[in-house]
Amino acid sequence: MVKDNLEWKLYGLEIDDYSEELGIFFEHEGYPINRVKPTDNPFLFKNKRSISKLIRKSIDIKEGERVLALYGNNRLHHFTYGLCKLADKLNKEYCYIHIDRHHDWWRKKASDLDCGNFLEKIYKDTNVKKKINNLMFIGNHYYELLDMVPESQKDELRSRCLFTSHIYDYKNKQYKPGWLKVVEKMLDNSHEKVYVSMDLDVLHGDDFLTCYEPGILRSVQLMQILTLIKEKKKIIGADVVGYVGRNPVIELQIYKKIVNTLLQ
Ligand SMILES: [Mn+2]
Repeated sequence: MVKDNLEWKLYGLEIDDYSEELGIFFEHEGYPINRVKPTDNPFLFKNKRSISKLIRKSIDIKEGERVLALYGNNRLHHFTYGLCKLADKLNKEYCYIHIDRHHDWWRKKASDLDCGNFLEKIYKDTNVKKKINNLMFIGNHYYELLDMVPESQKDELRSRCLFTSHIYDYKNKQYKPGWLKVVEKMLDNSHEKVYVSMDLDVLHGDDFLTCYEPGILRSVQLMQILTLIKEKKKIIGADVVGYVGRNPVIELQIYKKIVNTLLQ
């Protein structure tokens, strides 16, 4: 167990209607959620600077604290770049854990930040410090991720990825035993501080539906991963995206389980 005495601050970053729904839900459930609505049009914020500035003015964090930010649909996942820049203020170095069906590292030449390309910026411009061993990918479906780094770094990056094919045996239609051990090993080889970003399209369609096609992880398995991270590492911040209200009864309970697992 890692000694972990940072105080969580729960934020509802209400940059779309769905995140407002989440904020209202958690407030009604009695959670100490800081609901902020920094903009009516998140798509006006297109680059690293404007997004970082928006996050900085919306979220207040001091020494000894960490933020869990809940925001809306996963087309906005690039706001996580701003959340990492905020985490940079208090943490010289950390490992970024991307739990997502997509690696979000596409279109390397695009200058604007969007939900498909922000991973490169997190890798290069935050206190992840361009170190492959400060990255972890869980539940990603696309091996093309490995093409995003030079040949010499591919093996290292591969050792830090739990692809869908590592979790699920598509041929025999069953989950592979021992997949959680792989996560454990990756954590053992990671920086003691971690930032965790979750795009809930990583979850199986029976559990959660987002703007994009669903993944393979069951919600119970996601909680196992979070519990393991909590046991082994010092979490310095986290965020969750994906909610578009497709099945609120089940999906809001999953959000609640994530929040409880992290905050307890
Ligand atoms: Mn994503």
